[in-house]
Amino acid sequence: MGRLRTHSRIPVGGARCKNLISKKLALIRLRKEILPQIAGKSYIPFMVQTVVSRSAVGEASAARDEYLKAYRLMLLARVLDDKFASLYRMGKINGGVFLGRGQEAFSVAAGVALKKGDVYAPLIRDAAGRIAFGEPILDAIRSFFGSRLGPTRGRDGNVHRGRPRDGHLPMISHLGAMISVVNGVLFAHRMKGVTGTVGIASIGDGGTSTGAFHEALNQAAVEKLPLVMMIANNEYAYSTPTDRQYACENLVQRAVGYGVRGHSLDGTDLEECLKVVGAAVAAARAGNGPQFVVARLLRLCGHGEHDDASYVDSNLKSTTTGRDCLKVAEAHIVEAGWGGANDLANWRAEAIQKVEESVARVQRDPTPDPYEEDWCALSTRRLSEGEPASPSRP
Ligand SMILES: Cc1ncc(C[n+]2csc(CCOP(=O)(O)OP(=O)(O)O)c2C)c(N)n1
Ligand SMILES: [Mg+2]
Repeated sequence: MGRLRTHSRIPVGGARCKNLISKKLALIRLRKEILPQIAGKSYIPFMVQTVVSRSAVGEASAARDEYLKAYRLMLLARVLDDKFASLYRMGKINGGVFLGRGQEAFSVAAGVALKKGDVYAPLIRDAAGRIAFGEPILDAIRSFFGSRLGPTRGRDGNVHRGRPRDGHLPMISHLGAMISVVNGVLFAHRMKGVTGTVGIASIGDGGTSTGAFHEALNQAAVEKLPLVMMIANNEYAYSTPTDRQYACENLVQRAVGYGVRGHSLDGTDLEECLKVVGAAVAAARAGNGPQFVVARLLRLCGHGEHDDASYVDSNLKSTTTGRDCLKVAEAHIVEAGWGGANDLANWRAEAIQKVEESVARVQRDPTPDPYEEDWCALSTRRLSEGEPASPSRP
């Protein structure tokens, strides 16, 4: 341990003492003469104001940085989705293509709020959330192209991929089924004594009508699991409008019935998404049990790219719910003075370059070789834990 320094050890007189005296005199002059002149006020309020505004400036710049980071992640997801749509139309993708256009702000907020060690069960419209939680875009591209180097080694064509080790649960298509899987992981954390983790399960308005959804949410509520249930109410389940889906006024009312906290938000407003989803995740992390977050938004595409969505009520498109969250975010950035037209164009160009380079790279990937692969429909530890590909072993 170091020795404590006492006043008696400070030399009296000499250069050090003169220095201290002149510093003190300078400070007195600063307080009494200079600061009042600058501020036009007495020095005390001026000093107080400086401290407060410094922390306010810090908070504002942290909020700006988070917003811009989230915007660029949702932009990357949109550019990637647009690329998949065009590849699908060119006949270069076998199987379905499902996009998240219009849902990026809500989705990205999930990925931004999660931390290492958390768990995320995304759905088909969650490209933005996946990227924000750390999934490389190569995983998505390799899945769509059926690459042997992809997360499922070419066994799945689109969205059923994941990285379980990193908390990205591979989704299965059965609506509502992934919520109990998230509960299971959260139970496992509890039993292992892992604390402070959160699980997000994503679902659509249609998925909230399944038995699996009700059972899992009830279980999470009774067990006070740190589950955040994110519901993207995009007005349709395939072609079924919400008035044929539920009879309550707003889906958030269901939270009361489960005894969980409900949050409702405008899913086209990135700022609100970051704030409300961030608060819900923080509440679950702090031990306040499951949180139920419902976003109002519109699916700005078909159910899949095979669907022209001609059944969507065109009046909806001119409402707040029908806004494009990406355009709303861009207007906000310009209005707040965080970037101009040039910045927006540069960020888009960077996203396009990243997507184009990644697609070109995957197009050179090896495809599964039916003469070498030992095809196996069952998951193995090697597959689920993402060990390096070996074509000859299942
Ligand atoms: C249990 C179950 N029933 C039906 C389906 C078929 N299905 C797949 S997506 C979908 C519509 C989902 O609508 P919603 O939950 O609102 O999500 P959105 O597609 O609007 O994002 C349906 C009915 C399914 N996958 N699982
Ligand atoms: Mg829906």
